[in-house]
Amino acid sequence: MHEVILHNYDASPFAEKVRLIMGFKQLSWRWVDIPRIMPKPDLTALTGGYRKTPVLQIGADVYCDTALIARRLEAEKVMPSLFPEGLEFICSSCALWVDSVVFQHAVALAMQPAAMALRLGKLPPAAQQAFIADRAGLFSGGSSTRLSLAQAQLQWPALMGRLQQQLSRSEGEFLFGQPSVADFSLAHCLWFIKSTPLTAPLVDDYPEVAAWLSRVLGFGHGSHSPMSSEEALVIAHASTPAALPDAPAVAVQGIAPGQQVSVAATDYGVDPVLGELLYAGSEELILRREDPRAGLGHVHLPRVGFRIEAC
Ligand SMILES: N[C@@H](CCC(=O)N[C@@H](CS)C(=O)NCC(=O)O)C(=O)O
Repeated sequence: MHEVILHNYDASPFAEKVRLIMGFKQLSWRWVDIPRIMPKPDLTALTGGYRKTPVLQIGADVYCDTALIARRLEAEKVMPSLFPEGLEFICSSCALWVDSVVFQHAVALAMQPAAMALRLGKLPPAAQQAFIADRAGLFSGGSSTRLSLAQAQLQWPALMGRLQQQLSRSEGEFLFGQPSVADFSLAHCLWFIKSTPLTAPLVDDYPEVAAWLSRVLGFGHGSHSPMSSEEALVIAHASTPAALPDAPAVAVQGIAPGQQVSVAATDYGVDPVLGELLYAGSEELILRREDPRAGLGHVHLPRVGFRIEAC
């Protein structure tokens, strides 16, 4: 059995989503610390170009995007489930909406200039400038534009008011009664907003929301221990990718398995992954690629939010 390895850094909200899922499922895993800004040579040796945080590695299989990572962790340990029976569509659709719309609000609020001054204040000026330049570049070439602070401030009370109302009336302790992937998507956005004293009241002013957030954060992170990025590369190199799903290989967008393709996120962080299309399932695309340091690996990318082109 290969170890579950998460490539991430402490301040990343989407990484916090996955860390909480690890806690919910009581998984034991290894933490590889990655740089917050480009370049990320050890990470991109594994992914083939994808740069966003976090990335999941299991042996020579690499999973990009937390929506797909959640599904892979569900397969790793089925119970407790992130997709409660009969609520699969509602929970995954809510998570998808929260990860884009609510997250855009969280970024605008938690990265407003006064909050950024608190967040980056301890870094030397050159490191602050490098971070700001990196995040500006992250959005180039993608469909996503940044929500303005004014718009986020205008809309935030409506979003929180609806959530507060639902939580105060619904039965059960989580968004859909029992915990689901949607709770972890929403929790990482609110965790980000709570990470500076300036913006924490935007959550704490809603008591039911704050109590729900404490419950979700209470799942913790499971048990983890550090691993170096070099060790993770050695593991990838020494491992054989997992067998492909037991389903017929079908063409996607007219591209047949065996062809060289480029797959990239459509919203932001659109750096493409190049490889041979091996498999297209209803949720994921699997590419085969070789790297001098990572060896032969399979990179798994979701269909939703990604584009594929023949090379
Ligand atoms: N749709 C992606 C979004 C991931 C994302 O936006 N992550 C942020 C950090 S929270 C990121 O990649 N920032 C730039 C970086 O870390 O290089 C997912 O669900 O994994």
